[in-house]
Amino acid sequence: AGSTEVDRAEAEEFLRMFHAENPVAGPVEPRIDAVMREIDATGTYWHTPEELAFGARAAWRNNARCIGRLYWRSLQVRDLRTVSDAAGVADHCFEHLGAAFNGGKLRPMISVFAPDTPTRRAPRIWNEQLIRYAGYEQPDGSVLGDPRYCAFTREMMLRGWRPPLPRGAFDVLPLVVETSEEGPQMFPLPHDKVQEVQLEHPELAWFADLGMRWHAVPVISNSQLVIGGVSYPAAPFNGWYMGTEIGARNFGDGDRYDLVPVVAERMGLDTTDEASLWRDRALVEINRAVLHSFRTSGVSITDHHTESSRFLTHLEREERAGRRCPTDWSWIVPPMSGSQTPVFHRYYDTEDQRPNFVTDDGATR
Ligand code: HEM
Ligand code: NRG
Repeated sequence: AGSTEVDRAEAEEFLRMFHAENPVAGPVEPRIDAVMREIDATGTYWHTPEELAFGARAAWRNNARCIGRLYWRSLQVRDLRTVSDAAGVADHCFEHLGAAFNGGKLRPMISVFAPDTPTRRAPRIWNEQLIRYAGYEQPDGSVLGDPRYCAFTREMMLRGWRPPLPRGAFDVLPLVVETSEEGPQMFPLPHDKVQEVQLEHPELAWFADLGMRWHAVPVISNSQLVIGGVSYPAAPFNGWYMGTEIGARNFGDGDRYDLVPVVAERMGLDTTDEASLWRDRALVEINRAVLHSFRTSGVSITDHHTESSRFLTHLEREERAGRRCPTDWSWIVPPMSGSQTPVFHRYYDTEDQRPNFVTDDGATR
């Protein structure tokens, strides 16, 4: 990364797309000529602010894993391409958290930091999201916190991070920003930027005693934004949560907070008989608690039924606009009650399109 010339065919393809979809930008040929000369001279090129904003929105529109794409035009783009030092990146990430939270009315937003160039490797954010909870392996083999981040947590502690005392199940990990000049640098998140929702259930009063909570804003920070051959490795973005991401996966997965057996027990369900569907019943109540708590806290969230039908609206609009809409069934179908949502019952275009977000850790759900 950061050593080879920008792919000229990819640059040209993007410029043609930008000008075709944005007639006010004028004819494309002069722009292609200028960009090719710029690549001759520097090995890369600098997007206009309009190209950058459109490229980021089109990357969202093209991401086959995202069910929330109906609002792709509304993405707010923060052009921070001149920011390339670790502290500057961290500060702007913290600002992003505040601006995206917006008092609970979440704003879809992306902060685009310096790109990779043939002469300079761009800054990188190590964290998968700006806000993630530590996982601590206990002497008895159990985990306190989010087991998914045990390795990351251990690494942070080796680098000198001191967890709060006493340790808890929701300790926010520090942000790590790496630049080629400075190496990896650690920054604790300012408390006022970490907005969270305490979980309670609309009917089951004991649910609040479980002490569960989750952060309000998911800001994904380990996806590269690729536009017209230019890579922006640090380009954290957010929308808002779909309830099942928290209720079914983060709380439900056996290798995450693993709440299903705990809640089933408190509900008095027969956990000795799978056919009692105790897992399904407990999972539903956890997910009701998530949606209810976000709603009563005034924090934007969506449920998987509403979002599935919005996504089909999006597909129709894209079809009417004459565009393909790459979609990965295995990511789009919600992790509970799949067949109750319309996205389950059909096939999709699957071949990838650019611009896009590229997650390099080979993540699967
Ligand atoms: C993935 C919903 C906004 C880009 C996802 C997933 C959901 C989702 C449910 C699957 C996550 C998983 O299974 O772990 C939403 C909702 C949004 C929203 C409800 C509300 C506006 C955005 C925005 C962007 C975006 C603003 C980028 C500009 C992505 C990408 C992925 C994704 C790149 C795949 C992540 C990966 O590969 O790990 N989204 N999204 N989404 N979304 Fe969205
Ligand atoms: N499942 C992850 C978040 C992945 C992206 N989801 C969104 N994205 N809603 C989790 O933290 O549970 N977004 O940009 O809104």
